[in-house]
Amino acid sequence: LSNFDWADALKLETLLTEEERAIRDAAHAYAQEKLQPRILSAYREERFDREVMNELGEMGLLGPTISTHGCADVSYVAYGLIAREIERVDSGYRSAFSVQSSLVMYPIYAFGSEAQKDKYLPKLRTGEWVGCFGLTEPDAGSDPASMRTRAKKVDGGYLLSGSKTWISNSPIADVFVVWAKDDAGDIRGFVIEKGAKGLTAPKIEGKLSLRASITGMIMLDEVFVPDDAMLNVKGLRGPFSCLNNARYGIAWGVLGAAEFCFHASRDYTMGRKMFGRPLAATQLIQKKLADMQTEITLGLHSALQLGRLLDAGEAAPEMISLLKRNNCGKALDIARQSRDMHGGNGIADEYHVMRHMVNLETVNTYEGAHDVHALILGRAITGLAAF
Ligand code: TGC
Ligand code: FAD
Repeated sequence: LSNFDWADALKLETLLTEEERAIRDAAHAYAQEKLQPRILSAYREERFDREVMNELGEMGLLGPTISTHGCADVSYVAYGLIAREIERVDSGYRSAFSVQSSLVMYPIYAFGSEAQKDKYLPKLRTGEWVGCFGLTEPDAGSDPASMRTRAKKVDGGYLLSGSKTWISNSPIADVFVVWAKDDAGDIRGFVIEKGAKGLTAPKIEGKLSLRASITGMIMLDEVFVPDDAMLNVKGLRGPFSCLNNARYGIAWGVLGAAEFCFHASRDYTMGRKMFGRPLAATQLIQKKLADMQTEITLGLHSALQLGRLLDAGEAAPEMISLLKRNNCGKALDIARQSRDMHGGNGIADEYHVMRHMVNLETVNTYEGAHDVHALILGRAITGLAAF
């Protein structure tokens, strides 16, 4: 029994390298010291603090798997551990980290020209510039192949027209990675800069989830971009390659939120007495704690295996779908249980668990909705597409 750590039931710690543990510890300290103290007011005021990007940059946490342009060049496992520590505080901050790293820096790194990399990566790495990723449209969410945004060839470049919605960071973005169909109907990616004529990015107000992340639209009214703004990739493979990385990070990240809720439930029910004894001394509460511990442990070890496969170049997108889907769903269940175990206090923001719960509703939907990942797996199991 003494060899059993309730918070690390299958000894994840022993499977990490020294470097991974050091990165995790640094991310943990930053998140607890700098992000945790501001989340309550940021959430209440529906506010994203822009300087969070600069702080993440200073810590070397942006685009961490990239090996050039001063980026940290760490393992996918380390990337996942960073996401877990940030999301332990709030899914919205992890969103800022994911979008910048996986959805903006990664496509420029993987599909950009040398000139694009030299121009954008250094400033995105430090957080001097913020990026956003525009794939989803008002009438094309789960089915991005049906997008309407067009890139019309003109002399020396393209004219982009259309609208994107639910875009993390768009209202504050300096750099926009936007996906559009060319004259041949192929999906192409473009890097557009703030201030381009015809480009606007209005904020979406009134979110009841992910309130510490800023979300907006991208409106494109015949925005001219030169030929060299186009990324060197064709088809849905372009945006999906970015999504693979971001979804993988989410598979780790949501477990950070789940761990917060698990630990908070344990602390709360150990201290709270009802019917003359701690709530934690009741069978129903202990069963809930055991379920939380079990799902978090299984999820973390699966995420670690996936990270190792990614690092070895042996991962497939379906593996990512499996864990993005399952870990989001399990984290959401855990947050709901935790909210319930906190009784009336559970609805107060000072206890944080309801904030995690409503955030996870977004995380369960974006980057491929829970059921859409089931359909990706269903297709792989049966060979039949049921979308
Ligand atoms: P399908 O026929 O399956 O594929 C079309 C082409 O794409 C290739 N492909 C992939 N390549 C790399 N990685 C993947 N994961 C890939 N999945 C597909 C595929 O090989 C094919 O290539 P080619 O050369 O043969 O043309 O496409 P489909 O239209 O049938 O897709 C269906 C489905 C459901 C799988 C897909 O559309 C899907 O995943 N939908 C979900 C949409 C989504 O995830 N949107 C996310 C928007 S971004 C976001 O939410 C950011 S939130 C960030 C934050 O704040 O943290
Ligand atoms: P829909 O596709 O309309 O789906 C609605 C429901 O129908 C879901 O439950 C889904 O599972 C289900 N469904 C869909 N198709 C099927 C089917 N064939 N069979 C059965 N059920 C089905 N997008 C970006 O491009 N960039 C971003 O930075 C970004 N950030 C976001 C931030 C936030 C806060 C939110 C909420 C979303 C963000 N998104 C972003 C958009 C997100 O990726 C989409 O919301 C998501 O892909 C789902 O698309 P949708 O909202 O159009 O839902």
